[in-house]
Amino acid sequence: MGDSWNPSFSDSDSDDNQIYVARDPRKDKHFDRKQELLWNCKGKAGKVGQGKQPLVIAVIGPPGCGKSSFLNTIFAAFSHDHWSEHAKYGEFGRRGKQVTRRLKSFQKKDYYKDRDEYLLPTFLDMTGFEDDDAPLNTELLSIVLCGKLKEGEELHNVIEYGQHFGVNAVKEKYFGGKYFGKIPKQEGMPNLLDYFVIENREEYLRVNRVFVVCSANPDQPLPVNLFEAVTDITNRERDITLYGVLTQADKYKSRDQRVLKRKREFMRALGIPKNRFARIKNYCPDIDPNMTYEDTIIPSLDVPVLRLMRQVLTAEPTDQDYTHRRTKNGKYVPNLSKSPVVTCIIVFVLFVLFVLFVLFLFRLILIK
Ligand SMILES: Nc1nc2c(ncn2[C@@H]2O[C@H](COP(=O)(O)OP(=O)(O)O)[C@@H](O)[C@H]2O)c(=O)[nH]1
Ligand SMILES: [Mg+2]
Repeated sequence: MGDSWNPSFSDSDSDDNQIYVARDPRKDKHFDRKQELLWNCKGKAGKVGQGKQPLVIAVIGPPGCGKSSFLNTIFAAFSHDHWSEHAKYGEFGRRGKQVTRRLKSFQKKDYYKDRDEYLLPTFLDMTGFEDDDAPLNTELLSIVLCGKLKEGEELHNVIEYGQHFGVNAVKEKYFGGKYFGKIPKQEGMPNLLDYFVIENREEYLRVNRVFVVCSANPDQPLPVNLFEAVTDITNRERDITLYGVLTQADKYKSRDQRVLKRKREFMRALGIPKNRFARIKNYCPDIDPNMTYEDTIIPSLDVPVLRLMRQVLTAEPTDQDYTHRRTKNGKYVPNLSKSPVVTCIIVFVLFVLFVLFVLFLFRLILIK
């Protein structure tokens, strides 16, 4: 889908001090641009029945950086009527306090009202994966991103297991390998039998893209350990692509040299190019103290988010589709899962035709 937009203002003029909140969003000068980007996004996402799966996008970042608000902003950007609180925001607890690790997933049906067939992504709000490069944290992240957790399986069980038996045991349990160590039965430890499972686990919800979110506040240190853990995983799992998002563009302007420096450092630490980065303003009371957006949308906030989403939804060579599938050792091979059946049917039909033909010949000979 082409990008026919002729800008009379910049998509990234998100540094305007004043956000225009119109009761009727159609009067907003960004409205048409929003519609166009939305259309582009849907086109890239594709429809049910095209052999594709919706993308799975994880959102990670330090507590309070605006992850949940960012998700709500994406959902508002996808919507036509108003902002809603789908992901609970402002729940990050007191600074310095350990936050429990939690995962919350949002499928299209949870955040999108229109009844259309577009394959909008599933999002994963990852809470509490703080700035920690301890090997167990990295392993936990990798388990989540590689989709090794079953639906409803608790993260704290993995942590407890790791604390009891060590990181290698966790690795082997979730990624396969040989673990023959004798494990003493522990009170309150669930699924003990599972601990002897040594084959590679199935993937339940493999993540395709990761949004690393951070505040643009130059006074906050960048969570370099978290970056390292995430980039470690994405360097290994080549089909997971990283994107960087700096929030609070309303407070921290790009004309501030320190903000610009932070942006450069952020992008360098994640090793991402410009097209995989966005500075955004989230829907939040700072933007509109009256929270008019409970009844409307703010296209100027949606546009930068939709531009990023359009990039995110653009298919990559490693995306799982009907032509390729990922093997257990991470390679992509042509997806022949249905072909053997088709091949068998064709061979069978040919065989039957051949037998009929031979019988026919026999009959001819006998008649003669
Ligand atoms: N001014 C401003 N505040 C924001 C922005 N994004 C989030 N916030 C505020 O930051 C606080 C934490 O946001 P939240 O989404 O809960 O962060 P999380 O812990 O990463 O999920 C909330 O009070 C939000 O209103 C933004 O872009 N601009
Ligand atoms: Mg949150």
